[in-house]
Amino acid sequence: MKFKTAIKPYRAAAGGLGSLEATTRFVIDSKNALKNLRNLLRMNKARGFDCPGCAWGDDNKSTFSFCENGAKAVTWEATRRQIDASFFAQHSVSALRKQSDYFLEYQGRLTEPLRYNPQTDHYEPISWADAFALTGEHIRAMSHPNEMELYTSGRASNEASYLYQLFGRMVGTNNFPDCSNMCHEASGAGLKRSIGVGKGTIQLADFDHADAIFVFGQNPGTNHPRMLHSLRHAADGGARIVTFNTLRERGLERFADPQKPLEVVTSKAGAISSAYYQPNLGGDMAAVRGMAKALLETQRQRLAAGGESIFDDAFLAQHTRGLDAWFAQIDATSWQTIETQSGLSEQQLRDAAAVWQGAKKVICTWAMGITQHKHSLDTVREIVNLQLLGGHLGRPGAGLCPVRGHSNVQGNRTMGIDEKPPAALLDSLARHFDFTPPREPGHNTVEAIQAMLRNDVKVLIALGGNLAAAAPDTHLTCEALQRCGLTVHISTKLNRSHLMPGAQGLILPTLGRTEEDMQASGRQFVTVEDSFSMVHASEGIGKPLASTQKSETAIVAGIAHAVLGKDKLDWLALADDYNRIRDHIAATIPGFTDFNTRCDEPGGFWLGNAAAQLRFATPSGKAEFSAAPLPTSVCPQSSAPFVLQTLRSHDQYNTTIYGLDDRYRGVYGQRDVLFMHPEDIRGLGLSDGDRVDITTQSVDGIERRVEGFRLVAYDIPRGNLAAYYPETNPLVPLSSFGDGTGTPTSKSVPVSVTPSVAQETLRIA
Ligand SMILES: Nc1nc2c(c(=O)[nH]1)N[C@H]1C(S)=C(S)[C@@H](COP(=O)(O)OP(=O)(O)OC[C@H]3O[C@@H](n4cnc5c(=O)[nH]c(N)nc54)[C@H](O)[C@@H]3O)O[C@H]1N2
Ligand SMILES: Nc1nc2c(c(=O)[nH]1)N[C@H]1C(S)=C(S)[C@@H](COP(=O)(O)OP(=O)(O)OC[C@H]3O[C@@H](n4cnc5c(=O)[nH]c(N)nc54)[C@H](O)[C@@H]3O)O[C@H]1N2
Ligand SMILES: [Mo]
Repeated sequence: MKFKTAIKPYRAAAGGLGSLEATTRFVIDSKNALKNLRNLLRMNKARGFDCPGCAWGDDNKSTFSFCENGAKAVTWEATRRQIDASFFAQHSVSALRKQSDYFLEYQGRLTEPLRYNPQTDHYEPISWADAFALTGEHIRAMSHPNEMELYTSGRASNEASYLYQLFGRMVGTNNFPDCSNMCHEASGAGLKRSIGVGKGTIQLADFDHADAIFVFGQNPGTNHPRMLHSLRHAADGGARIVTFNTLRERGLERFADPQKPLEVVTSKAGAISSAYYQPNLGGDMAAVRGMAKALLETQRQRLAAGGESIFDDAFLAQHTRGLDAWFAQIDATSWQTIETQSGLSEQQLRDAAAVWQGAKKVICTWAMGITQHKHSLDTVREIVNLQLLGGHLGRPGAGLCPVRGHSNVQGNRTMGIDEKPPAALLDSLARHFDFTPPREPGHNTVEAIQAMLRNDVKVLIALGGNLAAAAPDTHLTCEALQRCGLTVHISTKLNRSHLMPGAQGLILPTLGRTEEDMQASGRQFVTVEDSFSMVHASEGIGKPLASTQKSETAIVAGIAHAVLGKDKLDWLALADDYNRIRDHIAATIPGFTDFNTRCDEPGGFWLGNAAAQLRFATPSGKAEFSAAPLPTSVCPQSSAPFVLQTLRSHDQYNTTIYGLDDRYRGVYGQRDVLFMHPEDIRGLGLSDGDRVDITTQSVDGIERRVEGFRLVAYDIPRGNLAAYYPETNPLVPLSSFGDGTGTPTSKSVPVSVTPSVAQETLRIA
C-alpha cells in the first residue's frame, strides 16, 4: 500500500466540510456503502446500536447523531471484507508480523475459529466445540486459578463482561487486567478517594447550564467529536470554555457542525475556547494549584476588606473535610514552582482563576492528558479540590466529567471487571450464586504482563483489545504474550496480539456491536453505560458475515461451560436469552433493579451518582480535600532533554489504524512523525522534515529506541514532544506507571532526540 505524504497546516475549522468528505470516503471505501449509510442513521438512536466509537453520551434531541470518527468505527466494523482459512494458509504468522497494524486490520473481519499450529507457523481452522474444549482443558490443568489472566477491552457489553467476571471468580481469580488500567484508572481511583464514587458526576444536559467549562488534557475534535456539539452549544450560549492542552488542537479552537448544512456551506464556524493555555506535559496539577493559589489570595484580600466570600462556604462546611490542610499546602507552594512546573505564567493562571471565580456553575472535563502521568491520581484530586471550593458538585451545570474512552469501559467496571473488586460486589455475588469468590486483589495490566514474563501465566483470555500494541514496551509485551501456555483472543479483526500466540493459540471470531445477534430465544440486544452513567440498550442490525461468528456473550458462556459445566450455573442457557443475564445483574449490581423493564426507557436510564446527590461514600462521609504536594518533577526523569507524549491521530481508534492522515494537525499519509517546537529543532541543529531517532532516558538499563521519525515543527511548548501511539510504545517503559494507579506513563516519557542513524548513513552514501 502506497500513500501520498504531505505536511500542510489545516486552516479550516474542525468538523465542517472536511468531516463530511472524510465520512463519505470511509463509507464508500468499506465496500458496504448502502448498509453502512443505513447503520449511520440508526446509530445512537433509541432503537439501533450504540456507537462503538467513544463513550460520549447521546443527545436525544437531534434527529440523528453521528460523527466522522463514529462513522469510521462503524464502517470499519461493518466491512464486507473477510479473512478466512485461505488467508492464513497463504500467510505464516512470522510473515504477518512484518506487516503494519493497518494492513492486519484492513484484511477484514475474522469469520471462523482458528488454532495456531506451531509446526507450520500457520493458523488453521478449528471447530467451536474443539476450541472450547481446548480452552477448558488448559484451564482445568492449571495448578492455581491465578495462573489465568482475563483481559477486557472496553467495547464488551454489560452482559458479556458480567458473565466473564463471574466465570473468572467462580474459577477463583481476580486477575482482570483491562484497558482501563492504561486509561482512566487515575480518574476512578482519584474520584473514589475524593468523593467516594469513581465516576463523573454530571449528565449530558449539564453542559447546557454551565457558565464555565474547563477542558484538561483532551482532544475531543478527534476522540470525542460529539462533545464538540456540546461545547459549541455551550459557547454559543455564553459559557466560557477554558482549555488546558499542551498542543494547539483545532477542534478546541473552532468547530463547524457537519450536520448543519448552512454551517458547512457557508464555512460558518463557532469558536470553542475563549482561553487556551498550553502547559508542560504533566504540568496540570501545578496549573490548578496556581489557580487555587490565586483564588485563595483574592479570598483573603476580600475578607480582610470586609467583602463577601468567593467560595461556597456553606457547602465547604457541610460537605467537605481537609480544606485547611490543602490551604496550607497551597501556601507552601511557591509561584515560582508553579510557573516552572506548569510552564504557564502567574498572570495566565490568575486569568484562568478569574473565569472560575466569575462563574456560578463550573464543569471540569479531562482525559488522557491528565491520567497518563506518574502523579495523575493527585492531579485528578487537585481538579476535584478546585471544584469543591465553589461547591460545583450536585447542582445543574456543575460537576466533574472524566471523558471515558472505549464505548463501554465504564460499564465493564460497573459489571465487576475490576482486579481490586469492592467487598460489597463479592459479597453480593457470593450470596446470589452461593460460592466463595477470591478476596485477594488480582493483576492489573502491567502486573499481568509481568506475570507472563515470569512464565506464571498458563492461560490468557482477551475479550477484545490488542495488548501487544496497546501496552508499553512493545518488545517485552510481545515476548510476554508468547510465554503464555494458551492465548485465546476473542476478536473482530486480525491484530498484532494474534501474531504472538502462546505455546498454543486460539482466535475466536466475534460479532460486533453493529450486527444482529440471534440466539435460541430469538434476537438479542445488549446494554452499555456511557460517561454519564446512562445505561441503554444496543441492538445490532447488520446481518453477520458468517454463521461461524459468535456473540461475545455466547463465547464467554461457551468457555465457562467447558470449564465449569452446568452444576453451578447453566451458562449456555444464559447465552440463549440475555434477559436471564440481566436478571442476575439486577439481583447483584446496585442501581439495576428492574433492569429488563428499564431497558425499554427511550434513551436509557441513569444509574444515579451518590456524590452528585451529595452523599459521599468516603471514610468520613464527606468529600475529602487532597493536600498532596506537587511532584518533585513533572517527568519521571527530570534530567531528560525532552518529555514525549504518545497520542492518537485523527485516523485511528487506539491500535486500529483507519488511515494515515491526521487532518487537523496537517499530517497526511504518514504516522512516523515527531512534533517539536521550531526553536528546539533549531537547537538540535536540525530542520523541519529531518529524520530523527528517539531514545528513552532509561533508569532500568533497558535500551528503548525508535528510528527514522520525521520532525514536524509544531505549536507545542519547548522541551515537550508528541508522537503517535502505538508506534512509540516501544519507548514507554513497562516499569514506569502512575502512583496509586498502575497506569503506564504514556504522556511523560523522558527522551533524547538524535539525527537518524539511517538518514546519516544515506547521506554518507
Ligand atoms: N476516534 C477515536 N476516538 C477515540 C479513541 C481513538 O483512538 N480514536 N480512543 C478512545 C479512548 S480508549 C480514549 S481513552 C479517548 C482518548 O481521548 P484523548 O485523551 O483526547 O486522547 P489522546 O490522543 O491521548 O490525547 C490526549 C490529549 O491531551 C493532550 N495532553 C497530553 N498530555 C497533556 C498534559 O500533560 N497536559 C495537558 N493539559 N494536555 C495534555 C494532548 O495534546 C492531546 O490533545 O478517546 C476515545 N475515543
Ligand atoms: N503509548 C500509549 N499507549 C496507550 C495509550 C496511549 O495514549 N499511549 N492509550 C491507552 C488506552 S487509553 C487504552 S483504552 C488502551 C486500548 O487498548 P485495547 O482496548 O486493548 O486496544 P484497542 O486498540 O482498542 O483494541 C482493538 C482490537 O479490539 C478488537 N475489537 C474491536 N471491536 C471489538 C468488539 O466489538 N468485540 C471484540 N471482542 N473485539 C473487538 C479488534 O480485534 C481490534 O483489533 O491502549 C492504551 N495504550
Ligand atoms: Mo482509553
